[in-house]
Order: sequence, then structure tokens, then C-alpha cells
Amino acid sequence: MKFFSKLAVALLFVALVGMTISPSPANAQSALQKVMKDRGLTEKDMLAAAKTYTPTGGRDEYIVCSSGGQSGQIMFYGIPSMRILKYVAVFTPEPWQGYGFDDESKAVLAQGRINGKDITYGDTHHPAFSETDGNYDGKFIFINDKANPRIAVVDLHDFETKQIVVNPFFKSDHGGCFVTPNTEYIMEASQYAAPYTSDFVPLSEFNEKYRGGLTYWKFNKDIGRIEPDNSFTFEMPPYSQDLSDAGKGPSYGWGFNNSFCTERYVGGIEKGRPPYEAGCSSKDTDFLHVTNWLKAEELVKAGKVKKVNGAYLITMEQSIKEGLMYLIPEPKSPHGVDVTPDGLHMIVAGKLDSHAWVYSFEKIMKAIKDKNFESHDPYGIPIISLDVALERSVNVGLGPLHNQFDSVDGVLYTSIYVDSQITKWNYKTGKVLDTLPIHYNVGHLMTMEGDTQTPDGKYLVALNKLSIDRFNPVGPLHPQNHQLIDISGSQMELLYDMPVPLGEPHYAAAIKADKLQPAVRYKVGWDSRTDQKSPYRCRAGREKIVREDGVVHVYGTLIRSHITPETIEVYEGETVSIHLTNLERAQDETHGFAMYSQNVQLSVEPGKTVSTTFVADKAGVYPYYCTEFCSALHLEMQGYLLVMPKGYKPDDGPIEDGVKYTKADYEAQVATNVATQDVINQVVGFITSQNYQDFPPVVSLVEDATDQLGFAEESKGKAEAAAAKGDYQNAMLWANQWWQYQVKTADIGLRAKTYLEEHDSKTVKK
Ligand code: RUQ
Ligand code: CUA
Repeated sequence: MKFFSKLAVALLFVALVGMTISPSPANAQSALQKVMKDRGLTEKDMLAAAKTYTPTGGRDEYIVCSSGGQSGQIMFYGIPSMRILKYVAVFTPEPWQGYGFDDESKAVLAQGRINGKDITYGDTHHPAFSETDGNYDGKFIFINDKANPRIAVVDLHDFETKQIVVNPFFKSDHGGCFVTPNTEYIMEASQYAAPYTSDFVPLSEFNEKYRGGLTYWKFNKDIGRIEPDNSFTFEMPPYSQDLSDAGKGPSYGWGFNNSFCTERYVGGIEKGRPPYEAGCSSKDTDFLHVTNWLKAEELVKAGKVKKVNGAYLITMEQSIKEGLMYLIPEPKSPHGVDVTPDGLHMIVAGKLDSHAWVYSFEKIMKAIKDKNFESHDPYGIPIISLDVALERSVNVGLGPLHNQFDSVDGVLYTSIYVDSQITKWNYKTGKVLDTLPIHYNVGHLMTMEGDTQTPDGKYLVALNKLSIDRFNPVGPLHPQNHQLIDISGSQMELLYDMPVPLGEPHYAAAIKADKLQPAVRYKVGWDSRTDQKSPYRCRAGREKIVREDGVVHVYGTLIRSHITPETIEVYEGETVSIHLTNLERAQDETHGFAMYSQNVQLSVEPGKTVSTTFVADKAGVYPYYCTEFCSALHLEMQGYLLVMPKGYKPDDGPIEDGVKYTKADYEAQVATNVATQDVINQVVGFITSQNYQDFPPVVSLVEDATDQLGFAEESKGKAEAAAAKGDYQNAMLWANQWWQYQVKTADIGLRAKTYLEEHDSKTVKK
């Protein structure tokens, strides 16, 4: 005991007061040559490494939000380092974040129920950052679920999912999420036509009763939530609407959607009919859908649009009458439609073709104004002829899918699926500028802020569908592959392959890292899902267990290194609702809470309050503990739920401790504490001799250390009171608790000191 205390004090001293040793740069050149030789690296490899390597503590210039495909999550990583930072659970329970485990996030997932059923995954496709004036504002990100047409809102203040809305009409979606230039609306287009009701409708009535559509979800930026009551949907023919994009600049107020299978073919391979793939690609053209959302909004506001299924629906009849929707032929089973940064052109990639098609917004508007239509589709929607709307077509390679823009005017990049390459070209001149092979089968691609009104260029990521032989094999299911490409020069240079261990990532978007200003802690007692004070918050010293409305409510707290309460006694059959508040103010001091066999796993970040409710249906002993290694005595952050059989009388008599302490033990501990305090005083002396007030993270560390020292003082008082009564058992235990708080103080002091040293603090005169 004594020995370990001394050792710990000595180690603390070295850690806190000791010197930093800087490595010598000698022989760096020859060491580098040796590494290159041993690992078979070329100079080009070294250059690529130097462009992506980020030294410890370094930061990335861009943060990417990538779809996580059917994992129902989204993923954040940095560029150029390609280091994965976080998966955020959206449609799928995720235990680390307690998502779908605590009551608060269960309520978010419950918003996504369909026909009363919990849907615990999502096929996420297209993340979209919120925008102001056509540029990312770093406030929110939205993501769609293709399989179960839903949209989720993630707040970038804390990177948590806040809301899920279910489309009131569709049975799938693909063309979401795409936002209008001020995030007035989030676009969500259906993909597989279906009846708007949940009734059975035979396929023989496909043309009459199955429908596609496009929803404009109204977003309220002030409260950070979608307003279903102010959202509206365009009824569309049963074509498979594909991707969307919103107009910008001169095309502000308009939306654009591709489609495929305008053949309205319904398959039936099992009945000997040719399969969908034959019937859906037999025509030479499909339709670009052009919608006027600004005018539609006026009609909605004027009360001229009726509600169906509880939501505004603009019927095709109304769209035709009011001039809200037009079609333009596009060749051939197209996929992406992308509005150019200046808003003047729409670029459509013809998946089964080798061309990208550049449409002119001005020509489209002129045709609408002149009522210059070549014909109408079977539903009476006016069709503008391709010849009238097209600016040019450019041969970019076989199977073009998606486009992203460069900072250089007119320059863009197109992903070429069949040829597995990226083509760099200029839509204004029609010239192909460069091509780069990709491994393999690229889907989407992404440049930095590449779908905004002011793209940054610099880097491009190819989101590849297959990785085949790029990585060490890990079984038949391969990781996905994101390839980082330097586009700052005239030729594209491949820099890095990143295996993505969740899939399938469809689209991604990259934002300048400095636009994100996430919080490091919550206000104490915060419900992060409603963004309000939790009714279940608890302050230090106010922990309690109360029985209300037949539920045992446990109001508890977490702080290094104990859970209060440490024992929870309930009777078999009782419903237990445990509410935990993390009292920490220190950055990154997250505590977890897991309990044996009750499917309980919570994440409680500093300030947060979360709850878990379950029925204690079986008498027994259920240990619980903290799941984050939060401090040296993290393993001791523990407790028991005791589920007593009905009628059992709890025994409140004294508990025999396993070890008996003497006066000598107590005095030795006090001596250790006094020595530890000396070390702490030196560190405090160092910190306060510096201009630490100029460093907000250090200021909050100092606040936290002051808290811990306050707790140490309290324990010291209790130890001395017990010693005065000759109760050396409790005196020793409280003296040890006093020391534990000192260790926590020292730990924080070390963090503050390291921070100051790394940030070149200066000595200040007093
Ligand atoms: S998809 S590979 Cu956007 Cu869902 Cu194109
Ligand atoms: Cu708290 Cu480990």
C-alpha cells in the first residue's frame, strides 16, 4: 500500500514536472532511404504519403460525411488524412452511442416506425449539408433511407440524430437528400412506383394507380427540425424517379429529377416475361422532370393545395394546370443530374451510354415561356424536346454516373462506372481534359464542397463499389474503397486507398473543417434528443430513488470514479427507470453504463442526462459498471441492481469490510496525501505562472481541477472527523477517497500543462 502510494507520487512528479525530450533529426535522410528501399516505395509514393500524412494532434482541412449504406449510419472522416472520426447512428441502433438503447434516442427511432413496425436499419444514400446562399453552413446534415422512405436530421452541434420523418406517400426513395440553396426544403424523390395508400393494388393497375413523386420537406433552421405540416409532394407518373438536384442562382426555385423505366414495365420473370432489366431499358430516352417549387409553395401558402394522407399533395392535374411540372427526354437510363455552380446548366449522365448531356436552363425557360412542347406524356405533362433544351453532349466514357465540380469555371469530374475511371472535362467547351483509372467500378464521386455554388476543388474522392484485390482479404464480404485523388494540378493524381468497413457508401459530401463548431459538452442535465433540459436531470448530492406511478425512478449521477447510487434495490416485477446525469465539465469525460442481462448500454457524455427503462422481471443480482475507461479507478466505477423476491425484507445492518485498517494505515495515507498536494501545488504554480487564461480549454480544465480539489477537501474533512472519533476504518477509507480526488486533480493538471507546452504559452508577470 505504502510502496504503491510512494511510487504513484514519484510517477506523478515525473509526469507533471518532468522535461520533454525532443528527438534528434540526425540520419533522417538515410533512414528515409532505408524505409523506401525496405518497403519498395517510389518517390511518387513518398509524395502521396507526404500529402496525406497528418502528424499526431494534426487536423484535417475537410471533413467528409459519407453515407453508410444499409448500415443505416453515416460516417465522418478527414481529408487529406482519410482518418475515420465517427460513425453516427441514424436509422439503426448503435450501442457505443447508446442510440436505440436509452429512452431518449428510442423515441427518435420510434418516429421512423412504418405501419406500427420498428424498422431498425436504413439504406442510406445521399447525405446533404444544410446551406445558406448555396454554400454549406455547417449546421445540419440530412440523409435518406431508400428502402423505407425516410429522411433524418443530424445536428452538427453534437453530431446526433434528432428527427426522422416518414414519407406519407412513397414506398421507396432515392432522389434524396438534396437541399435548396437556403435549406428551405429537402428534396426526396420516390424510386419504385407504388400506390399512395397501404392497400393492395394489382400490378395490372400499375398505370392508373401506382405513382412516383417528389416531396419537398420544409426545414425550419431555427429549431433544426423538418415541419411535415408545411411540406408538400408532387404527384408524378409511375416512372422510377432517380436522383435530384435543386436549382441555384438563376435557376433558384426549380428542382430537377431524372428517371428511368419510363417504359412503366412491370417485370414477371417467373411468368416467363422478360425481366425488369430488359423492359426498363428498351426505350432510347427517359425523362428529366423539372418542377417549380417556389410557385408550388405559393399555392400551398394560399391554401390552394389539398391534403391527402394528412399531407399536401399537388396532383398531376394541378401541376399541369398551374405550370409546375415539365418533362424533357434524356438518354438513356440516366442516373445523376447535377446543377452547375452558376445554376445555368443541368448535367445528366446516361448510365447506358457514353455521353454526358448538358441542358441549358435558359433554353428550358424559353420553351416553357413559348409553350414550345413537342408533345405530352400519357398523363398530360408537357414534354420539351431534347433538341430545344440541350446545349451539348460530350463523350466522357462508358457508363457515366455522377458529376462534381471544380473551382475552375466549367471544369467538372464525372464518374465512369463501366470503364472504371474518372473523366475530367469542361462542360462549357465540351473538351475532355484528363482521365484516371479507378479500382474498381466507381459510383459517386465527390470534390471539396463540390455541389455548392463555390466549389473548392483540391481533392476528389472516388466512392468505389468494389474493392476486389485492393486490401488484405477478410472473407467474401470485402470492405468498400474510397480513393483520394489530388486534383490541384492539371492531371489527377491518386493518393490513397481507404477501406470502408461498412457499406455500401453511396454519396458523400466534404465541408471545410473550420465551418464545424461542435460542442465539447452539454449544459448539465441536457436531453440531447429534444435539445431541452431533461425532466430527469439530477444534481450532485440530490440523487434519489423514488416510486412514482408504479415505476421505480432512480435519479443518479456519474463522475470520476463513481456511480451514484451504488446499490439499487427493487422488487421482482417492478418497472425500473434509471436516469443518469454526467456531472463532468471536463472535455471527453464520457461515462458509459452497462448492466448484466438487461440489454442496457448507455453513453453519457459530459452534461447529458439519459434514461433506461425496463422490467426487473426476475429476482437476482445484476452488476452494472461504467463502460468508458474514464480514469485510473474506472474499473471501480460499479454497482449492483438487487432485484429482491416479493416480500423480502432488506437487511440494513452494518456491512463487514474485507480489510481492517489501523491508525498507522491512516497516518501513512495522510503522509502520501500531503506529498501529493506538494506536487499539485507545483503544477498549479506552473499553470498560473503562464497566460493560461488565453487558452479556453485550459480554463475549463482548471475549473474542473478546482472542482476535484473541492471534493478532496470534503473527503479530507470526513477523514479527519472519523479519526477524531478513533474510527480509523472510515478515517482511512475517506483519506483514500481524498487521495483519489487528488489523483484526478493531478491528471487534469497534467493535461493542462501539456496543452500549455504544446501551444507555446508564455510566462506572465504577476
Ligand atoms: S446512387 S452510384 Cu446516388 Cu444511390 Cu449513384
Ligand atoms: Cu466512468 Cu469508467
